[in-house]
Amino acid sequence: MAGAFEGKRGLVLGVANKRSIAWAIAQVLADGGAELAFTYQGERIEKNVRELAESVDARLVTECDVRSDDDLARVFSEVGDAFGGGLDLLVHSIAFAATEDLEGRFTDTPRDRFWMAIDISAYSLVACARAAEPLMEKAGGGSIVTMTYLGGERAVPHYNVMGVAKATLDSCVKYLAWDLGEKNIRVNAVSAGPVRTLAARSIAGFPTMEAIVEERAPLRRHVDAADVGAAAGYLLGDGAKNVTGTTLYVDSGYHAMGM
Ligand code: 0WD
Repeated sequence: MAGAFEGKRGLVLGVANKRSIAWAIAQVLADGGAELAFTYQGERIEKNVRELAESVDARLVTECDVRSDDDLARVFSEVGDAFGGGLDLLVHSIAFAATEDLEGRFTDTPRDRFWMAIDISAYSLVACARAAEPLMEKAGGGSIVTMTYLGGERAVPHYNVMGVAKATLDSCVKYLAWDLGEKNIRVNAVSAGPVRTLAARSIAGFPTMEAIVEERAPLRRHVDAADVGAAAGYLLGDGAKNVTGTTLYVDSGYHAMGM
């Protein structure tokens, strides 16, 4: 992909460590020549993210908790300053649900943790898209990619409230695509099969999910973060200039199966 993102400016949210899907996407963008900005959530992972960002000569590394409107306003103002007022690419690779809600029954999810999962995992895309809109408009358009999972369309044991959050996210992708399309801003999702990351470890049935994909997906193998990075690179790139409001599955074909 050398040169595919030359002159493009991208903001990446959701790198926690080198195994993060967001990092695989960032590498594709950096390899293609994009200038990047990164956010991290909390001091716990700041060092990781700064080191990774440094390895791709990032323009900006800044803290962002997507639950905070103040953080989001500050981050997008810093991004505007770092990139001369424009932004071409936005990677949203963030999700969170309480560990206890990824173990027991979905039926038992309490109200506060239900809304928290939706706030962090779905509403944050809306808030980011709104803040990115003026910067992308100034750039003549833009491309936004988020990360989803089949558990938002079908009931996947243990995925629980995160599935409900992904269903919300999937719908947000379509409504944002409609609103922002007239400004040449595209909004798409990649639906990944199970990838071994920090977030995946908190899902109680994760090893089972992986084993089932290997047994029943048409390609009979699991996917890795680099596969997801390549698909996101396509959606973020000019080759997808007439693709918006859609979901690209990187799951060895698992979503096509009924059994
Ligand atoms: O199998 C998988 N790993 C799949 C992941 C399959 C299909 C989809 N996805 C999705 C996830 O649901 C998520 O939306 O991909 C996205 C990225 O997930 P990941 O790369 O698997 O996970 P990870 O490396 O943990 O990055 C997610 C990060 C958080 O990491 P931790 O593990 O520390 O919670 O999202 C960030 C945080 O860095 N994050 C937040 N960022 C800002 N504000 C917040 C927050 N409130 N909460 C979590």
